[in-house]
Amino acid sequence: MYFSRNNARDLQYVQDYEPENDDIKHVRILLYGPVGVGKSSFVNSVSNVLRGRMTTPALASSTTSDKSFTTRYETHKIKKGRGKSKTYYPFVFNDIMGLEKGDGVRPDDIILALKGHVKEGYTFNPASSLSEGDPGYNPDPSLEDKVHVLVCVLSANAAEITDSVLQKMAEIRKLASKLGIPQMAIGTNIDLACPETEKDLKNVYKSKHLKKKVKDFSAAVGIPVNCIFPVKNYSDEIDMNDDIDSLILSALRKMIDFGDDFIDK
Ligand SMILES: Nc1nc2c(ncn2[C@@H]2O[C@H](COP(=O)(O)OP(=O)(O)OP(=O)(O)O)[C@@H](O)[C@H]2O)c(=O)[nH]1
Ligand SMILES: [Mg+2]
Repeated sequence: MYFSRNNARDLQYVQDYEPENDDIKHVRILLYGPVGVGKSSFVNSVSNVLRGRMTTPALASSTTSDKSFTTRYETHKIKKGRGKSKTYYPFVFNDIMGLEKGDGVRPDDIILALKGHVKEGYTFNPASSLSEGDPGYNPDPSLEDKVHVLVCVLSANAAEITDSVLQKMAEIRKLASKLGIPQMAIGTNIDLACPETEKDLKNVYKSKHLKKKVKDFSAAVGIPVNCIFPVKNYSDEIDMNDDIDSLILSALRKMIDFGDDFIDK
């Protein structure tokens, strides 16, 4: 794969997208992964690309810490158009708490979220899972409450993923497969991962180091290499950047296509 920039085409594709299934207003994309890898930042990055300016629908942390900054189950919509013609894009993101050991979100809760049982605004409790009858439990989820694409978020700049996190991920993926939910991954922080991409993001598909990272991710989480998308999130930029946009748009297109395949069934 070579770095080729087709931002205008990709942006148009995303702007024109409408769900195949008329009963569904939006495709629901769930992001999960270790703490601090850039899950919330990815939602913001998508919003930036689509709105053509810096925005922050999902609060990201200002630093990296070993405790998750995001703790509530919230749906992030992205605005489309302005004024009277203002609507939202027909895809939404659920960004959740990190999977770290002890303090992280429980796999059971993510599985409930996949099935649409977690109510908007629910605060994850690392000590016990949500159960039927709890106020945060939605006993009767609609097709729109369910998750249509599951995205594993990993950092290309992190040391190995710990066994406990890998184990949680395996549990989640197994159930998602059972439910037939399409899965893919994004590798964030490629700007910090190796000198080549640090210098120029366009080197992303030339970097041997990143190629190996993607292979390692694939082996660790069981997602095929061609379903793992390297990205750089907007983090400390002041202005928009075409190379960042290009990578974000590629990943986003795949999410939309996967989600659409699922709701079409
Ligand atoms: N350089 C760089 N920084 C990033 C990237 N993605 C995220 N960051 C930074 O990493 C930090 C953590 O990002 P978040 O988006 O809050 O991570 P998260 O996965 O939502 O974390 P929790 O909600 O705490 O689990 C922030 O300071 C971001 O600015 C990236 O691709 N490149
Ligand atoms: Mg977060």
